[in-house]
Parts: sequence; C-alpha cells; structure tokens
Amino acid sequence: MLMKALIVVDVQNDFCPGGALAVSGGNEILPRVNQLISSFDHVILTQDWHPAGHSSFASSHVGKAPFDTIMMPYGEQTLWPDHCLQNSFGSMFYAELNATKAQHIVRKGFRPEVDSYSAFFENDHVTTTGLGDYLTSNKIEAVTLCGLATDYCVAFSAIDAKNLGFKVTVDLSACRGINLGGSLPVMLATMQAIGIDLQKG
Ligand code: VGL
Ligand code: ZN
Repeated sequence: MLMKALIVVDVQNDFCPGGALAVSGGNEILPRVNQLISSFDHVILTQDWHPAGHSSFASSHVGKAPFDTIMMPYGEQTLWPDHCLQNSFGSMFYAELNATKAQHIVRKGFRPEVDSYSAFFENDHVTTTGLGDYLTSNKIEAVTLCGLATDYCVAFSAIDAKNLGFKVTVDLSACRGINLGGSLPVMLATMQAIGIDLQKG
C-alpha cells in the first residue's frame, strides 16, 4: 500500500482574519482541514516562525513597504508585513486546528537572512528543512497538502515535494490564497503543469 502523509501548511493566527498577514477566508478551511487530519494516519504541520527583524519583513528595509520586492543574494524576495514572530500569538496554530494528532512539526523562516515558503527548502532552494529525509525515512511516498497560502507556502511546498519524487495532491477546498499580482492563477497553472493533482474537493 502507498504510504501517505498530510502536510498542513501554516494554519496560524497571522494568516487568518484579524492576523498580520490575513489570507481572505483563511479560517473557512478549518472544518475541511480537520476532516483531512482525521482521515490520515500521518500528519505533519508547518509553522512559519520568524525572528524579529527578519529579512522578509518590509520593516527591516529602509524605504520599503509591504508587498514591495527586493533582490536578495538568492533572488527576488517579496516583502511582507511583520508576521509569525516566534512565540507571538500570531505564530500560534489557529485554535480550531486539531493539532493534537500531528507527529511532526516543521518550523521554517527562522534564519534571519533567508525566507522559507516551502516546507522542504528555504527560498535559496539549497538549505533543507529536513522534511524530505523525514518522509523518506518514514517510507512515505505520497503527500497531500492543504493550508495557507495556496500560492505561496502551499504551492512552493507542493512543487518541491513533486521535484523530490513524491506523488503530490493539493486539496484546494482546504486552502486559501493571497493572490498578489495574479500569483494564484500563476501558481495553480505551474503546479498543474508539473503533474501535481489539484483536487477541487
Ligand atoms: C507565507 C508569506 C510569508 C505563507 C508565509 O504561509 O504562505 N506567505 N510567509
Ligand atoms: Zn513568513
């Protein structure tokens, strides 16, 4: 039997309404996310986890505003409002999330000089979080992803999972996107083009 895992991406207060980087309708996915959690034996959560002054924050760059872009040594980086500060309320999992069952939590974005959208590699595409090796050592061959935001952390994670050789499904009914400058249709098309199964739910 194909060993499967569910990866629940960044279901944290700051990405839900009222949060610092609120994704429209972010809280609406909770019933479906919890349903998915109950249907998987293996559940992994990711948690955006930034130190104060993180390089992905607009506030760390003179003259820059949220959603501007800058060039970093690893390429272009979108700048965000300060969000998911380590140990803040905003970085905690949304209360409704059934986090109890998760066997593994991946924190990302804690290195000050590099952002990490993907649960597998940071935005330099080289520094690993260890999740790929974790899945392999648990003999997991297929992953389903859900969470926030569809066009950033979910999509980057799904693409890396696919490139690492996993069978990848994204459950769109358990995701919501940011859609910055049309990023949502672009990332959906990119995922589809490389053979990621996009489930409408
Ligand atoms: C995310 C922007 C910055 C996400 C995290 O979870 O999609 N987006 N940090
Ligand atoms: Zn972040």
